Amino acid sequence: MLYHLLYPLGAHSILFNVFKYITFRAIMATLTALIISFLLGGPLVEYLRTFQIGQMIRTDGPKSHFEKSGTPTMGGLLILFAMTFSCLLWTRLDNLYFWIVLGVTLSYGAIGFLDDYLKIIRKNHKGLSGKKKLSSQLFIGVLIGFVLWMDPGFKTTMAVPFFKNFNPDLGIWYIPFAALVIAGSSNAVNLTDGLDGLAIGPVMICGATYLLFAYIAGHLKLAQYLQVTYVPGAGELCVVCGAMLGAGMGFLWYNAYPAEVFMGDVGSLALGGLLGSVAVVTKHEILLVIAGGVFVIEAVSVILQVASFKTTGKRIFNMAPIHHHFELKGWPEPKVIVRFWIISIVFALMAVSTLKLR
Ligand code: 57M
Repeated sequence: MLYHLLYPLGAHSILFNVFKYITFRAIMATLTALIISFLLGGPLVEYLRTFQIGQMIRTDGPKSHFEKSGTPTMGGLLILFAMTFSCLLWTRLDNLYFWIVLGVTLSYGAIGFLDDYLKIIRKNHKGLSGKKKLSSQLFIGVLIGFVLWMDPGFKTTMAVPFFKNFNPDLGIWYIPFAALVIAGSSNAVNLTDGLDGLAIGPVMICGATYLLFAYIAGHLKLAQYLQVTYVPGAGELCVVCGAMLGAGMGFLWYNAYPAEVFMGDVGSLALGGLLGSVAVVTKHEILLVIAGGVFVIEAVSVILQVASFKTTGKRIFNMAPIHHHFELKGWPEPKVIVRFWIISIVFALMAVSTLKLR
């Protein structure tokens, strides 16, 4: 909004020209969201505590989690509010890709909200059924895929990491492909969100990586130089990623071990959807498997565990998702969390290195 209000004043004073720059607006969006989530975090935790909006803990999980019962949840609302407010302030509101990513984030957040709400009023860990959750996520994903497919400025090619000249055109199949990337990313982040700060750390690291990709993809000369698909307008997603980073940092202040609040599905589904949609719009879809490697490991651990248990009756891990396996092996929770953050940084560096390793 500030871009539209203040940049035109550049004709009177060159000071206002600064609102043109994506880098400036991304930094301001980060700081704005950080301040909002940091300031509102404390009162929100108090409010959630007062109204007993707390987490129901499964009795079949690691014993160390029993004492977390009643920890306020739905802290994702804080992330979504801080991020949306900051985005509305600092992005260009005439950018289609901004609305696409915000639309996915908020609608996935709404699905998560309903899930959290049902868990709280039913006072158990059964919220929305898996089928309902997944089908609504896929429906939104298909809708987004369709809008992108209709957009004349958007290519339906798929970028393959390490291959600069292999960009198969998926045509209409880009629609289900986009839906799978977005819904898959959302669910993988949701599975990761099982220890204090375990999800938000890698989400921020992956978001920072995509901030860079958004800048490159939206910059004609850089995109040509690095031979990535140029997506006019995608640069604006730097501001969105910045706002997410700021909101995430403010949330982590309260979610750091021992957590005062959990993000809930309202946070995890929304943030995963955000990463998936940014990956789609910046045309770095498959690279999300590398940049979000921690989420992939978590999801694969669940798939392997369930498959093995169903077919052989035996478990591969002590418990899935894999963070529970390490907890049960006796690693203290903060050790698992920080080690997963380190792995996430390594994955992010690997993802960035694909810009040159082709
Ligand atoms: C949600 N939710 C956390 C919190 C958070 C198919 C199956 C593997 C699904 C999986 C599952 O349901 N995963 C998704 C994971 C829950 O956290 C809430 O949920 C939100 C995110 N959706 O924001 O509101 C618990 O996680 C802990 N937590 C923290 N700190 C945080 O900052 O400590 C969360 C955030 C919280 C808290 O304890 O209550 C969750 O884990 O439920 N299911 C599982 O993960 C279960 N695994 C399982 O059943 N494995 C079997 C299967 C695969 C064969 C096995 O290995 O044998 C485990 N979940 C739990 N206990 N809690 C089982 C044991």
